[in-house]
Amino acid sequence: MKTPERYLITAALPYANGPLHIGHIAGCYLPADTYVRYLRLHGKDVKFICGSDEHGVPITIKAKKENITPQQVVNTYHEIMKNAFTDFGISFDIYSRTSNKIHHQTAADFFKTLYDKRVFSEEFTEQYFDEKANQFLADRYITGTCPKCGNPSAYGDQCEKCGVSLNPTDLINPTSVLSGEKPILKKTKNWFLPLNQLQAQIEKYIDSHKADWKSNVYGQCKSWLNQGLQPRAMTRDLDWGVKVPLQDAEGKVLYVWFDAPIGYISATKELLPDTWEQYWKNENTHLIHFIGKDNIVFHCIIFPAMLMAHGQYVLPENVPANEFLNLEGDKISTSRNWAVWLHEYLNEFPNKQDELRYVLTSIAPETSDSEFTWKDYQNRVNNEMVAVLGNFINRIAVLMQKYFDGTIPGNGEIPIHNNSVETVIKNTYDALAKNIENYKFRQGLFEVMELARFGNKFLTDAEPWKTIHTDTEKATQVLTDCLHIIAHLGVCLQPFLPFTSKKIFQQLNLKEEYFWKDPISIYAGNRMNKPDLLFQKIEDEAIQFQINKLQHPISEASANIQAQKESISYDDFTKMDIRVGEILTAEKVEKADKLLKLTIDTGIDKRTVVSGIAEYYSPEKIIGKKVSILVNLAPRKIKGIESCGMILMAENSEGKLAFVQPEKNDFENGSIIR
Ligand code: B3M
Ligand code: ZN
Repeated sequence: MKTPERYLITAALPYANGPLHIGHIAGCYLPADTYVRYLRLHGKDVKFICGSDEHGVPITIKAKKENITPQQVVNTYHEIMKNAFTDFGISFDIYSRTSNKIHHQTAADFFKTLYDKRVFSEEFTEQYFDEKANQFLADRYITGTCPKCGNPSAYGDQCEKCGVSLNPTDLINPTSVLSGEKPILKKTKNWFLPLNQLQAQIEKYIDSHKADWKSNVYGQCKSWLNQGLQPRAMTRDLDWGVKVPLQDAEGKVLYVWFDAPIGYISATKELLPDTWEQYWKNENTHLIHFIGKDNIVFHCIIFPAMLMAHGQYVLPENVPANEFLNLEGDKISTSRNWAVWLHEYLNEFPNKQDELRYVLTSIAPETSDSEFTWKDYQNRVNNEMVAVLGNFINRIAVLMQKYFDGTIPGNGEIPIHNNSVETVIKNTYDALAKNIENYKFRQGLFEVMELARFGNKFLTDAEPWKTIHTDTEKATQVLTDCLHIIAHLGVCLQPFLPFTSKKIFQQLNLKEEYFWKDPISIYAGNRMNKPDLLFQKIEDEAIQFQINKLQHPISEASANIQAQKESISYDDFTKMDIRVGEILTAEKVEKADKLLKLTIDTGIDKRTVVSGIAEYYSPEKIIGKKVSILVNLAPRKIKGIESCGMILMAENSEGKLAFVQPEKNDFENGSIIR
């Protein structure tokens, strides 16, 4: 029996070591979301899967730099990314994370299956080892002089000055980033995926997609294959990641590119605990990975090789990777802060998700790198969204109010009267389908805008405002034909501009979502809602502000500021009883460099609080100081002393501490802080 068709659509799991920028969005998440919304519009069974990639060396490096744990790093960015995706209307069915238990379990099981099938080869290699830190060094943990250009701070995997790819042993004068010492070479065992042995099988798979994969993707795969695939280590000597589930693998984790794509599987499991296998292990699944071009080899060669070696799983049917988006004439760069951050955009341009969706789809780097400029953003919003789409819809809304008080005239269901209107609507659907199904979202959106352009011209040519009193029937037909166009614009825009699509239907007083080619009935007597502009012009000042911001990036210190935490309710906040207090006594705590034992007059009582401020304040200097104290914190034993409350401190990005005090000195102890 043929099982029903299913779509499993994934978008690359972004690394949780920094926020999302428009390059990520244009390259991967927006096309994926558009495609998924298009499938849903067709009533397809589709699941849209994503989550944070929380492993890998860059996360451990960031944690070291900021003196926090890797888990703290990923917690911060997981929240920021998750919220930004939601606010931007990226409609994942699940946004999971690879530090979840279910993922660790799934990835470890997958590895164990391959191990038990004797897929891996065990190999000993010589790796740099830091004797002082007592650990093996990932490539990024080693710096030295570039053998090609002499740059003294090249990394073990690459010189960022001349761009050459390196092995750690290529570096002259290698130094450990951890201790500053010269590392030694030490033997270590790791498990390798013998891609060389799988070459023929992979070649066959790639060749079978010559016709349906994008040429940039197919081309990159072929060039890898032509160079001959090499075995690749699937485990690493590192302490952050999924532990290798073997006895003799102490201190080793799965290679991040082994566990990350399994994240798609574990997230599906989390979403559909009972039916996930129907999506992953059934040939009627269309598995499609949306990614950026730097991830092609992992999704088209390594992950399929893993799936083949495992057996049972379906293989990716398509991997429609995009190229890169540049920004104002330069590559987007996180370290140089040359980026438009999604969460900042959403703050600075409230309710303008669709404006960015529109522009990023219009300039998407589908076949080659493309470029975002703020001026172009402004032009496209003002000259296309406002002047074409918004204007057409508004003109009709205003005319309908003016002549009919917003109520559709006539009797019963109102058909389309003009044949060309009928034809253009039908052609729009056809062109849209053809383009989206071939991952040509730019052209797809353009076709929808052509329908709006047609509507404007149709209205201008017919001039119903001239004939409304002389040939009322004809003029009315033009207006109701335009209502049909608007309703179909609403449907066709659903995948691209979901917020706008909703507003269009609200304005027409229709239900808010339709399926593809659903008949949309326009009935006499239906009262439209008052016209409301769909889009506003973007002013020069707003654009100039963004350009200035790019050219004067915020300082490194403020770049280290931690992200806002999850929101809490007012009730959560009022649970905290914070008072003004005064330090009566202070002394060092024995065998604890950071702690002071304080007696605080809280106005309510005099009590003991242990506080971690000894590195910044000496006891004698703080007697008599006013402080803020959380008085209803449950007592805790710290170094054997019962501490009843907590002194509030401000901590800057360098970890320095300062008391939080009322600005006026005469506030009595016990005053409430809220
Ligand atoms: N985290 C790389 C990236 O964000 C990587 C993708 C994983 S997809 C399984 O570009
Ligand atoms: Zn170099």
